[in-house]
Amino acid sequence: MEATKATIDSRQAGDGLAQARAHLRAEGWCVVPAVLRPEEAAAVLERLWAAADEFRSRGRDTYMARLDPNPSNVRVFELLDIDPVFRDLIRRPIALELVRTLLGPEFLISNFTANIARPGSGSMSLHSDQALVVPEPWLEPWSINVIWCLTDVYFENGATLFIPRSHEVTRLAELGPDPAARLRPFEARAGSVIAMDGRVWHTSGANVTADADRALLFGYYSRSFLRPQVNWNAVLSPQVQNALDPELRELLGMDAVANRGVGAKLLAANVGREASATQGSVK
Ligand SMILES: O=C(O)CCC(=O)C(=O)O
Repeated sequence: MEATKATIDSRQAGDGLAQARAHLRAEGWCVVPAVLRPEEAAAVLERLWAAADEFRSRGRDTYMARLDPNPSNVRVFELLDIDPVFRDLIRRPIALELVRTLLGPEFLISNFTANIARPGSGSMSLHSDQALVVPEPWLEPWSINVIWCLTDVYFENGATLFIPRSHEVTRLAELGPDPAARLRPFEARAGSVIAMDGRVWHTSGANVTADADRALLFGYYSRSFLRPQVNWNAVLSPQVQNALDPELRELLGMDAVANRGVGAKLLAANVGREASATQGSVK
């Protein structure tokens, strides 16, 4: 089915990844299978359940009424603070390569969260992740989600539902009538990564199975001139902050200097200087 057309085998030569990146640019999404072996995906899932316990033990609720219709969706935040396994996944070369494909070289980690859709869970509101952080018009990809599938994901267990080509929607009014009727599932095996342009309109599916959880991690990245969804200085404990290496500190935007990428390019262009130099020589 169409939902698997962009599936490439990451164990094939670079061609597969090139094909996935081309699909991501053109269609707004791609699936890269077998990034994690099944046993690795299962091990990360175990750590995710432990992270959910830790999150609750911090007095936080894994049910967010603002997002989900009932507590069968288990939301876990603060993953990067809770367990180094998530600090490893968020910077995996394959993830960063997919991010660069849409955002170019300058981006930040905006958030890293989990949504486990358990049997009985329902859909949230339709949205695009870019629309949650940037007002319209949405003319370019300024954000992207790299979604780690820790279980098999299919329509019945609540696969994320998306509207094909909705990355071309620049304003809410262009979404058109009855957008929910155009939703299709992202289907993938455990261990796959799904990359989704921040402009793609989507929602969580309903899990109508009797006993099959659907567990996804959402690595969200945005252009470096956008404020990340969370303040990493507030989310990460002093111990975790002190242990960060320079690359991860930079990806989290935690150094003293911020938002200079656009300015550096502009200043290097020497706008106005060339003209005054010419005028000077005329005198
Ligand atoms: O869990 C899903 O399938 C989608 C979640 C989502 O879109 C969100 O939390 O913003």
